[in-house]
Amino acid sequence: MSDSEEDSQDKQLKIVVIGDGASGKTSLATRFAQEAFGKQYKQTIGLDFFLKRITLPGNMNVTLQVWDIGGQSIGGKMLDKYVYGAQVPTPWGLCVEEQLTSLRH
Ligand SMILES: Nc1nc2c(ncn2[C@@H]2O[C@H](COP(=O)(O)OP(=O)(O)O)[C@@H](O)[C@H]2O)c(=O)[nH]1
Ligand SMILES: [Mg+2]
Repeated sequence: MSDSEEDSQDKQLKIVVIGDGASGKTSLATRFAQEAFGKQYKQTIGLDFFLKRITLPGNMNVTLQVWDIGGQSIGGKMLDKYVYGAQVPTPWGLCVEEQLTSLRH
């Protein structure tokens, strides 16, 4: 079986990372998908996109799409379109109250 055939059998999961600017969304996504961490801050304009293939117990392959949304998109018209179809919308800073406050507005 070729790689592309194997890929087509992967279950795809969409994860959307949402939160204020400079709260660490891109760092989290980069660390997760590329196992890298950058100390320099570079604002995400619009959207960044990462893919990571993982194997779950039972040899089930899953391709995770991580959508890293620029902080300025919160409250913007595109947000609902970005979040559409996500299995895992992650309000980044779930445990950080001020981030949740921003998301509520
Ligand atoms: N010390 C520390 N710095 C972090 C952490 N996460 C992100 N940063 C830094 O915070 C800044 C903003 O991070 P970034 O991921 O670009 O934020 P984003 O705007 O939410 O995507 C960058 O300079 C990162 O290096 C963390 O867990 N610890
Ligand atoms: Mg960013």
